[in-house]
Amino acid sequence: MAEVTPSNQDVLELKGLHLYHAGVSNCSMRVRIALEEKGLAWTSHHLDLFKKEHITPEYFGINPNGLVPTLVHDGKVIIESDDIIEYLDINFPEPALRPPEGPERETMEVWLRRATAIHLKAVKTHIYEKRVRGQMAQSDEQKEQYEKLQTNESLLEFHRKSANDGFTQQELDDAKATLDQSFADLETELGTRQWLAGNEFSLADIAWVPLYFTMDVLAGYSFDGLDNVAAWAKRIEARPSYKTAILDWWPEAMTPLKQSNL
Ligand SMILES: N[C@@H](CCC(=O)N[C@@H](CS)C(=O)NCC(=O)O)C(=O)O
Repeated sequence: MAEVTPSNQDVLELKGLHLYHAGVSNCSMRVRIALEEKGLAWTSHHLDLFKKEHITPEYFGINPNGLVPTLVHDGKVIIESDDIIEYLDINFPEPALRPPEGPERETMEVWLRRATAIHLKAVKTHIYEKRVRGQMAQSDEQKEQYEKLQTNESLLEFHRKSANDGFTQQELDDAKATLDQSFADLETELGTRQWLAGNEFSLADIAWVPLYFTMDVLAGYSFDGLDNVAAWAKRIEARPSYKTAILDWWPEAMTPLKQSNL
């Protein structure tokens, strides 16, 4: 569980559930979906990633990586989207979003961790190359501020590449290959059952739907031929949380690279 001790002591006073998040962020979507599925009341602290509202000493004092999402629950600070949604299911067990202990729980864990394990090298690299580098590049002033606040070497390297020369062709090819393999595996898995971990919607589906959505709408990724994935996405679309956790927070200015298949 990624619980951190914040240097920004203000958050210790917060009561209830507070989420620091961004509309456009796939990692934030996971947490909003889990909150909505459980019908939990939460307070929004929205950070506009385009305006770099997350690159401040105040926010780095809450999340030491300067990333969204961050959940604050009665002063306890949890980071990392997979850990946050698991934390929510442990602390607010109804309705359950994890299968009981057993093979389905293990399958759920594998898909949950895999979604976040591919984030930086595949998901973020692909999206930044396709969409963000042009629209969301850091200004010189923001770059300077980022270099002062960020201590995570992988993130520093990622943002230097994104802001300067870009990713190498090898890095881009590797990112695309990881995504292709992941969605091909998703297609196979969904050929045998309705939801990723079995017959019930779970944290595994919550971890992957934001990747489907942002790859489709933001990066123009082609899901042609992935019929089981498309049918699963339709089932997701029918859930009220799809609207309240994804569509309602999607920035109007963020026009799709191509129309969503959903
Ligand atoms: N492993 C983290 C990744 C979080 C992450 O990279 N968040 C992105 C949005 S999806 C972000 O904050 N980007 C802003 C930046 O890199 O400066 C998680 O799963 O929560």
